[in-house]
Amino acid sequence: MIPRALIFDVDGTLAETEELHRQAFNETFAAELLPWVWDRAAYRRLLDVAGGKERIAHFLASQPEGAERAAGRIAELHAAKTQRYTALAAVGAPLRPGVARLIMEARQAGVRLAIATTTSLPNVEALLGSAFGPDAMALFDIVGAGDVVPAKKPAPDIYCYVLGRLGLPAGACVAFEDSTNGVRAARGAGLATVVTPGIYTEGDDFTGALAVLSDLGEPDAPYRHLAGAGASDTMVTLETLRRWMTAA
Ligand code: XBP
Ligand code: MG
Repeated sequence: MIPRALIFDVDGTLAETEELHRQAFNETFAAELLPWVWDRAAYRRLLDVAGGKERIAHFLASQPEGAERAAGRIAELHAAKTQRYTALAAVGAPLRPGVARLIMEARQAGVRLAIATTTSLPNVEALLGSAFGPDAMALFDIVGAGDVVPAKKPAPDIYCYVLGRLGLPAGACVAFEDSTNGVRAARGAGLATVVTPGIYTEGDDFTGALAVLSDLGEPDAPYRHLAGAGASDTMVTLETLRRWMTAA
């Protein structure tokens, strides 16, 4: 049976957006005259903490001289960062290979679509709007984003929330993720999970993934198979997902 719903993570999965997030964080710190710059190496470590507010709080805890200056301003800093990020994302972050193709195939086949992300809802709207136009959000039956659940990834909360709103069992759906936190969250909700590692998550631990692939593949640009199902396929389609889930 083909999946009844595809549930997509956003950052790193739909598009390589974390460099835009990092730019928005750094521009906000600079505008607020805070002496912090998150370089790529630091940001890769900070991405272990899902959620921008939680990430700032985690960083502050390691900056004794800065903690008291900004601790009470995390929500304000994050709101300013989100404003900067949405402007960057609205200009456009290209969707990763195969994402638009699979979303359109699902729509045409009547397979439901959902989003399960740690990022803030305005960020999702800006990214999807730039990718699919003004009616982008209508493509998705359910959008679970940010603070809509108490615990962020790797907790399964956001995936449980989306499954509950879809009214579907986990076994009838597939999740698409890019990170260890994401795989753990999706697997914690009982979902088969296809992983396409991003620039910040290559080589991370994807234990429990149904398949680990360089991307979702295009007819003229096959994916590179990294682990799990799909070694003899070239792109993710509803048919390959049906076969992989049946064989799992
Ligand atoms: C990735 C995250 C988010 C973004 C930043 O979300 O962990 O925190 O890095 O966005 P996902 P916010 O991979 O689940 O899409 O600052 O809005 O949290
Ligand atoms: Mg992600």
